[in-house]
Amino acid sequence: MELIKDLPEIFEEFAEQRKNSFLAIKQLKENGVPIVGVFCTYLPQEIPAAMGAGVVGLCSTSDETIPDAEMDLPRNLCPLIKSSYGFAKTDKCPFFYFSDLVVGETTCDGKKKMYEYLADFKPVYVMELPNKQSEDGYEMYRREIIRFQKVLEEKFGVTITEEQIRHATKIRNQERVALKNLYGLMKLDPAPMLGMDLLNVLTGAQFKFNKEASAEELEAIAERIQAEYEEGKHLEKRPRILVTGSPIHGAASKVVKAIEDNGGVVVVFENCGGVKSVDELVDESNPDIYEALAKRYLNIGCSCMAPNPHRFTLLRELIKEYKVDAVVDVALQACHTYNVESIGVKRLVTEEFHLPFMSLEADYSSSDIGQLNTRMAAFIEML
Ligand code: BJ8
Repeated sequence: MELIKDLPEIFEEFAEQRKNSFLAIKQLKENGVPIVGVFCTYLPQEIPAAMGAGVVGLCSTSDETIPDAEMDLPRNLCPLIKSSYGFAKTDKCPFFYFSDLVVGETTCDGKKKMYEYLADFKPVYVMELPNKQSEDGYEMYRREIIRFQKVLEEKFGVTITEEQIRHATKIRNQERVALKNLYGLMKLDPAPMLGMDLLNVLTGAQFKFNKEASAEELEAIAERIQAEYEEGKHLEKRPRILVTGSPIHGAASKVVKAIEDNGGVVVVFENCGGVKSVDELVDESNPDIYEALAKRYLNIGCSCMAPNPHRFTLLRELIKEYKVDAVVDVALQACHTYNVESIGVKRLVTEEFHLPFMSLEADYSSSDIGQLNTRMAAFIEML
């Protein structure tokens, strides 16, 4: 039977979590908990978490503040960067408002430059991220993580111990395992749920501040979905799509909606917020915890890395494990790194796997939804 249906209530709660966490962050702030605002998956969250800080993803996925940003920044710039800046400039992001420190990384050029201006509104620290996953790169990022720890210690007048970092690592790993178990259910064929429902939960989980509780809740959701699947509650068979590329939550999720409104199901998100940011655990057995963190984080297969082999290794695994029928590569508008890398993804998908492939460039507006639907309908029809 087709299930678009009575998903467990907790599902709804996760999907609403971003909104609900406006209040939670205010509460944390009132209780004197330091708040660290972040933009990118390369941030080693275990370090601020070790000192008990609330770590929160800053608003960057809506077009609401883009006109304000365009007064200062070029129009032909990635919407994620304009949105981030616009929210800071207009002070419309509660998470930014409550942040004591905003942390960025030297990822793409547009973001790097934007962080310079962000410092007009908040204290900003930019981590030096190597662009190569080599031994030198790991060593450099290890040093940078230690430098970041010192920045936090000085700013907040605390000492962060290795034991605290190890504890935070264990908790984050538990959450990663729970997330993997949940999205791993999409390996089932037919799929148990829509990709959009999964995406909402994955996004909501990023706004759960109590990570221990979050891991337990995610496990409970996964068990429930599995049990319902065994009772026959799942989608009908649909073409199974892998989505890859720039971050896809928020306004960019219009692509996911277009895929699913036209009969497909997104069974796996390789993007940040999906598998890319969760897949690898931090090696807790490594006697050097900084090295373990540096390796785990620098291994993230973002197109800012040159070359970027880990994205392609992950894509190969996911295409096989999730029995994918086609791949849709989404680059945000004017995102040079994902746009340039698209030809490599196309070659992998069409030449190695002989699967249909679509690449598209998306912004945050709703003006192209009609066109998107037409393209997607034709693409899915052909599968
Ligand atoms: S680790 S994907 S969260 S950088 S889409 S702003 S790259 S021009 S968002 Fe990202 Fe970290 Fe990478 Fe993930 Fe620049 Fe491209 Fe815009 Fe991007």
